[in-house]
Amino acid sequence: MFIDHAKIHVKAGDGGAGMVSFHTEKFVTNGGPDGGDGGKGGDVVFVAVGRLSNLGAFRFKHKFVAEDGAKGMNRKMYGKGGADLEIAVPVGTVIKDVETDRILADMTEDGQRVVIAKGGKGGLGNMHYANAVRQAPQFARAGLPGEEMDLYIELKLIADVGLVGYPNAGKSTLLSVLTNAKPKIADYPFTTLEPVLGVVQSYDMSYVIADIPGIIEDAHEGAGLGHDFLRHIERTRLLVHVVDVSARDGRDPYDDFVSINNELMQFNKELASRPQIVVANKCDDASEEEVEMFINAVREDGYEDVYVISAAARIGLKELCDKITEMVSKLPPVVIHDVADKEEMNYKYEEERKFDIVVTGSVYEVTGKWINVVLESTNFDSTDSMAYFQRTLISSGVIDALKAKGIREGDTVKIGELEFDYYE
Ligand SMILES: Nc1nc2c(ncn2[C@@H]2O[C@H](COP(=O)(O)OP(=O)(O)OP(=O)(O)O)[C@@H](O)[C@H]2O)c(=O)[nH]1
Ligand SMILES: [Mg+2]
Repeated sequence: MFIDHAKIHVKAGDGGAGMVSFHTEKFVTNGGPDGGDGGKGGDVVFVAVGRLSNLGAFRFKHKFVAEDGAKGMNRKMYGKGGADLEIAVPVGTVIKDVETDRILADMTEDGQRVVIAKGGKGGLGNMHYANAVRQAPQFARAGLPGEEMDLYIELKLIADVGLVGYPNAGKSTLLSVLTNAKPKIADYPFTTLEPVLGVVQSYDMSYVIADIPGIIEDAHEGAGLGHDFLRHIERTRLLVHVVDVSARDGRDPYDDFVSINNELMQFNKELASRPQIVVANKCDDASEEEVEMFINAVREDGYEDVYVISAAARIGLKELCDKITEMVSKLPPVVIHDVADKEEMNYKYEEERKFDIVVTGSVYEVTGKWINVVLESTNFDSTDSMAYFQRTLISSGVIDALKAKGIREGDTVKIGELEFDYYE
């Protein structure tokens, strides 16, 4: 089974907690704080691997979790960082964040690596918190959580030319005579069950042609095999539309041509207006009048580039191949999706210090991802840590916003699991 899309969940490792510890040694009393920092959580990294051809690895495995960072230790020792988790995907895989619908990465090159979920930083140990006033800090920070998200991953093959056409029109035969590929060819529809790529060497140029399973009418509604595969020609610069002009099984070649174009249009309007070369195949098995009628009909529709060939008998191939080569060399490059540079993107939970306040009677509930992070790194058993938490609520504007909403002394503030009474 050819799997070309999947929904998965990834989670980077959490940062390890900082350590609370004091230096102890024989004959030394009151040693200073020496609790070390927690280690960073491992990242979730996607890697494009050229030899992979589909997303079958994600058929049964949907959850991917990188290792957490270890806790800090005494004697100022850092906790060990969690190992990164590498996820191998085929070249052409597009990775989307389900929540925001944003494309996070387009894995277009063999060996490309992209960090998709960042591991949380380790918490600082208490060695950082000593100062002249506070000589024995009783708190350390918890580590920050690793980024976590649902991803939609989709393979969109990277090819310069896409072969489209009715089942059994001769697409695979054409691929086999133009390129190095050896696809299965047989005298029945739906022989090709998954996309096949072939490379053309023409003069000093080389480019890739994709053969996809034949599309049929209503394929865009999921009626045929084709629907699922149109995504693989979305990136191509040029379509080569193969039509069986022999009309052996009683169909009309021009009707076939029109219905395939309708399929393209339904799937993606832009795809229907992609440059298209029309190939009248199986001319060895058709009368001159049949071929003539077909050519006239498509020319009337505005398709100028029509090539009469026989892929099986190798007639007309050189002219066709030269034309494809010429057009590929002139057309703009294959579409690579624009992605936000993840390296420049902040750690997800710090991205925005946004929050919402919902008032129900005298209860003011504050929500926001960023606040959860602060909450998680606060140690509520420590007065110092609590004081820091309160300062953060002030500096981020939460307190002002509560006042603006009309909060009064004695009202309840709710943040995550935490509830406290409000006093000025
Ligand atoms: N007479 C004749 N037969 C051809 C020609 N090209 C292909 N065929 C035959 O047509 C049949 C279908 O060819 P394929 O290349 O498998 O067709 P396809 O479009 O890839 O078909 P699907 O993968 O099933 O959609 C095979 O029996 C081929 O031998 C041709 O130029 N002339
Ligand atoms: Mg085929």
